[in-house]
Amino acid sequence: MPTPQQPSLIVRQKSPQNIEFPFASLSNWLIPTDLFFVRNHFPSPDLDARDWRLRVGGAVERPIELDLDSIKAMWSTTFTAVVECAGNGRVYYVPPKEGLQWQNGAVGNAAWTGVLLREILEMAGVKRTAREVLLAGADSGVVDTNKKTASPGPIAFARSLPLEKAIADSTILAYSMNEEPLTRDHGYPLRAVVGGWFGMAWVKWITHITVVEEPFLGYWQARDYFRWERSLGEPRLVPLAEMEVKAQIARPVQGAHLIAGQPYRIFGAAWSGEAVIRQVQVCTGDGRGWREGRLLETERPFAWRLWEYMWTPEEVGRYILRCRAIDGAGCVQPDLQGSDCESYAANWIVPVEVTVVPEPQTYEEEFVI
Ligand SMILES: Nc1nc2c(c(=O)[nH]1)N[C@H]1C(S)=C(S)[C@@H](COP(=O)(O)O)O[C@H]1N2
Ligand SMILES: [Mo]
Repeated sequence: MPTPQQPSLIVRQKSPQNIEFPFASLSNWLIPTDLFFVRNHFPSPDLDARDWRLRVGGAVERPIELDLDSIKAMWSTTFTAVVECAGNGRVYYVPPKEGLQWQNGAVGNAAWTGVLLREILEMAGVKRTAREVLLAGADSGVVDTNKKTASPGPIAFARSLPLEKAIADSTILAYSMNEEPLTRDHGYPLRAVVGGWFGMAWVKWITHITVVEEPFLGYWQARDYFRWERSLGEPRLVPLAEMEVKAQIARPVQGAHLIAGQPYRIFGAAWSGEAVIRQVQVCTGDGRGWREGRLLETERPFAWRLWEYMWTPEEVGRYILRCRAIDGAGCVQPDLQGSDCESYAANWIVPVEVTVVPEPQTYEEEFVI
């Protein structure tokens, strides 16, 4: 018997480090930290909690400075939340799009512990003119800009949240992941956890929080991680925010061989933005249409939902398996790639093609022949 292979992360880029969770190995609701995908735009900073500080300023009554111990001494909360990189699934775009060619593993579900961003903002006293809360990381570098425009020079990774999301119960500053201190890759000592939002909002290695009175139009908001939306006929730049409803098949994998007459457990995960998952449906391409998958575990806001569907293929041949999620807001995962998707939020259905082969002959039967 060959020993089962230990799953390991798939390297998409060495420097800065960008590594993908092997989604086909999905088994537990929580993804262990050492298998959790990493998405870095710059080399990850090596911060020492002894001289690290969180500075809160901008449109506040009293700018404050906090060290890690005083943040850990505050009231804390733990919740499980899924984070999906907005570029997850980019490899499925036709024609191909520039950027890291993530398959379906730039997503993970973990337990996060930290303090409500709201509480930190209350300590500083947000002015009534505040519109957004800008979170900046300690990592920085020079970005590749289109040659036609001037380079902004070195910039930090920074994203803003509208004030309503910044003060929501689903936004925390986390110092712990899966009950361990954050690792360097995942933002030690402090990162944002923004339930329901794509990963770019989950700023790692936070050092500065600035309350702003105008919509922030920084690089990661207006030159990356945005989409075009039409209003009054004119396209308008909108920073990416909420994740889109999506179910992914972990197993079987593309090209798998299944055995006729034997039950097979089709298995995967599903998530959405602010809404919970209501249904996952499966189509096995044997002419019986869409059928209900079974949602596993309990429903938790902002966490993903594992699901399964037992299928016994009767006939040998090739089959196209598809799954789709429907969320509590009534959003249904689309069948096909949209026409205006930039290179993000790839949530259309990705078919998995499998071959059903005859039941293997037993040894005795072969021997008799
Ligand atoms: N400071 C900083 N925060 C960051 C990033 C970054 O490059 N720098 N990448 C963002 C993106 S695009 C994603 S998808 C998530 C990924 O979080 P993870 O690496 O812990 O999985 O972190 C976000 N936070
Ligand atoms: Mo991302």
